[in-house]
Amino acid sequence: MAAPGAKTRVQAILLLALSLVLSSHVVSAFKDNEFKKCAQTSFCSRNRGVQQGQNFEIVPASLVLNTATLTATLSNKPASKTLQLTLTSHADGFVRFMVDELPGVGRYQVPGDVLVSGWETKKAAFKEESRSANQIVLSSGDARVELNFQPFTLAISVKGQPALQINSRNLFNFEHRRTKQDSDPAGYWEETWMSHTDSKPKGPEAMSLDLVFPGFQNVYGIPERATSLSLRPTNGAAPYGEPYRLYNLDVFEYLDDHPFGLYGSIPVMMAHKKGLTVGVFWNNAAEMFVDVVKPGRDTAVQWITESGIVDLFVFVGGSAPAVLASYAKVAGTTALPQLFSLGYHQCRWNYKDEADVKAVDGGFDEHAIPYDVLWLDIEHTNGKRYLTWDSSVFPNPIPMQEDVASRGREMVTIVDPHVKRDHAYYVFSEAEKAGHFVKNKYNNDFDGWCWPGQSSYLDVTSPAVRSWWAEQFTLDKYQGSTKHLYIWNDMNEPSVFNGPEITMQKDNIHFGGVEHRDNHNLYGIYYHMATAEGLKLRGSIVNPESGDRPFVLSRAFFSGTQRVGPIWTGDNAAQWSHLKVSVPMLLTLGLTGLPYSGADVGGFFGNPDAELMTRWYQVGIFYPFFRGHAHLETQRREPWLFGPETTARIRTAIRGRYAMLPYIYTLFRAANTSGLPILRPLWYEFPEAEELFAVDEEFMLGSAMLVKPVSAAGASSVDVTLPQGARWYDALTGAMVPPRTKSHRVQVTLDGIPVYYRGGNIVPRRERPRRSTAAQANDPYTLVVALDDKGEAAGSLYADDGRTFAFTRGDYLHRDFTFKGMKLTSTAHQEPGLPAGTLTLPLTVERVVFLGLPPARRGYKAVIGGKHTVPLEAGPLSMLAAQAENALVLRKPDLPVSHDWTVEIVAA
Ligand code: NBV
Repeated sequence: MAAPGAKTRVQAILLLALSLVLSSHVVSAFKDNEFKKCAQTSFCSRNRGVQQGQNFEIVPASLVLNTATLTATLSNKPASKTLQLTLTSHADGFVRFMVDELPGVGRYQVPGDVLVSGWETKKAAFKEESRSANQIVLSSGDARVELNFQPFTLAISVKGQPALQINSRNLFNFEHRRTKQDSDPAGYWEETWMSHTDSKPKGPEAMSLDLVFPGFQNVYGIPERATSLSLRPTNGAAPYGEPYRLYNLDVFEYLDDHPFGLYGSIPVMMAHKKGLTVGVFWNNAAEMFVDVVKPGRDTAVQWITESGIVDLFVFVGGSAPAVLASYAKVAGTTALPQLFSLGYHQCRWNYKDEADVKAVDGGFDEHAIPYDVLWLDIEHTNGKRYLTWDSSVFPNPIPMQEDVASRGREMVTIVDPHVKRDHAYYVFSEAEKAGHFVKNKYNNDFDGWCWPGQSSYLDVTSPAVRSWWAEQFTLDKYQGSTKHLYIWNDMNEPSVFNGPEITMQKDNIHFGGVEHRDNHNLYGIYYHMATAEGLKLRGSIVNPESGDRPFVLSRAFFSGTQRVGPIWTGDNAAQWSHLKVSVPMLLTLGLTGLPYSGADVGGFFGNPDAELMTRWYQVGIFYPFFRGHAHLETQRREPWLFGPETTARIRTAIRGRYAMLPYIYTLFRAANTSGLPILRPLWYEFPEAEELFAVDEEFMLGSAMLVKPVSAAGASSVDVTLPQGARWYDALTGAMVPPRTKSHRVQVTLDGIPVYYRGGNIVPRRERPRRSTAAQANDPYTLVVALDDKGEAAGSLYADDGRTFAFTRGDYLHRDFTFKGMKLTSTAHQEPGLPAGTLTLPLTVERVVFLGLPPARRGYKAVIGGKHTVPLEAGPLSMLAAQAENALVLRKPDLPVSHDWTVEIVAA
């Protein structure tokens, strides 16, 4: 290692060099012209809007139907070439449509480990309904598939309603692999963008899918971008004249309303109309462009990708939960997170040194604000050599982590995928020796520029590299780490400062000779996976019996990331518009199977004022992943730095989050077992209410709570839409809101945002203010019973050790609560296919709060277990914010949370 003086000099030179490279970024906002448009991209421009003149036909004689699989030859007439079409019906509610060249051609297919294993085998037979010279009609369950031969089109209906048409606009295209010809147009074999030339050794190999959702006005999905929930047409005014793009990129200072693709990609789209929801997933990891237009009453989509194959899953379950459940069978469900990771996270680029860590940690206790995790950004390392510490500022990382952990909290360090090319750095030298890096087109280790200067990138698409990487996280390998340290993966798009569009060259080479072009959108998930495997491995050593659930935050993602860990929406800004767009961004992630996500509270770039900060925390407490974060050059903004009134408001908000954790954790369990989202658009819960289909300024947390963010400065009132057909109770006062057909104008102060309980739900809470989730572990529960028009309600509570994998063996508690016929009962929750919960917790329900009980002349009393009686008293809905006394409260019934019981409410 160099002497300290030399080290500082080297660092200074590097920093200077880096700032020159980055200067174009640092001084200015999002640069549209630094990223490619469709017209500047050969594969997109040669396909966008191009009708193929009915080139594609099914060869009738080639058709073979074998139980659940239909195969046929698809001929591309003018090219005199053929393709293989396969249609499979699966038992888990989907039909799979594949088109590929003949097997020997060897086009890239997304590897099986990106998805879950075993789903392919669960098929459901097709029934042949009819066959003619030009058509075959098949059915399977509620789905009916009509394959027309000349020209090739395919139509799918669900429960008798048209759901999807393929190639009805004649935009389907498939570029066959070819040999180079002199007459080939420019862009086929080589393409130049700014100073970069892509050698394109395989030539053109794009595909275009032509999808029409007949009678659907709204489509959702294809994250990640900062835009509305219901996808706007891409034939509109700038910037909506461009197709949506799916290409994981590090977009500096992204705009709050733009079709441009950001750090992660999920090629999943959902279409919804009254009576029907349909979903599609194109399992392809290359760059994609997606045009959305709305001719007449339909939504039409042209979806173009650069390489790979057509592998389209059509989810035919009919409703949004069914579509998500089917998608989860293929891509997996959300890993059950550690409970601490659902608390509040405090991050900043950077907490400077150990004293800073101590002061921030202490600040939370001093101001009685709960939090669970303190984060360290890139400056904690020795010169951006990840898995090392800058010993001048973090000389004693282990005692530092142990000190934080002694108060029941955890820490996170950042670990990025670029590895500093320095032979004195063990990660680099080991990886180089073992040949673990991505190669450039000349088959040398790729050398790109990132935070540490010259860097190479681990080829995490290789299973061997992933297991080597996982081993780096054991406590003996990662010096200075403890079992209380978890990980943050940033820059894993991958971000390469001197690469085309700040990423890697498409002609770089991965494991198995795969071009980066083919698997670009998988780099992030593989890196995330390998890191999470590392924490799992560490956990299995620390706790051989039950392990430790990994916590790794990632910026890049793909389908399947939900099985690995949470993501956040990257570098947003301290602006009201960014607060606002965080909601549709997170709702979209929920609708595409990745609900564990959040946006930087406060906004990453810039300095939020007290009001923006307050409003952001008030919404942020509902984000599934809840973290405050800020750029290096921003002013300090820990929650107590905006004056006592703001501190009090932020304290109230964060305590509110902790009170909701039993409910939130229960929602996570549902996400874990069934793929259900945590944050939900209103239409998801009210699928027949057309006026809600495009609403994205409000959202539901699970099915029980509705939230209206305040996302404008100086607001003294907001308009709230409360869906009809449900009863709504103000979650602060407990007052029932009179039904209304129009939106409600609601007065707001800085003290809170409008939040409502939906009648018909029972919501578990923990209301004692504590310093962290660990400190809540022995606290009793409160149940909020919000009645519907029939005087009924239902809900559940899931709890386990919050940390290990013991829950997979049945070491959990899951109760169902129902209120019906004036009786509140607790019974064990049974879920088909899961071990019964066997955990007994010595905890009680200490309070039951009823909302909406009809007035009774002499009031009510509760008969507990058929024996002793306790009167119900008028009281506040919550002990945290004792406002009006609109609730009827059962105090200290001391109901054992692990057992069956009944409480009967009778007139006093
Ligand atoms: O590691 C520094 C930052 C990080 O704080 C942020 O959250 C990431 O999204 N990182 C990006 C790199 C630099 C951004 C300008």
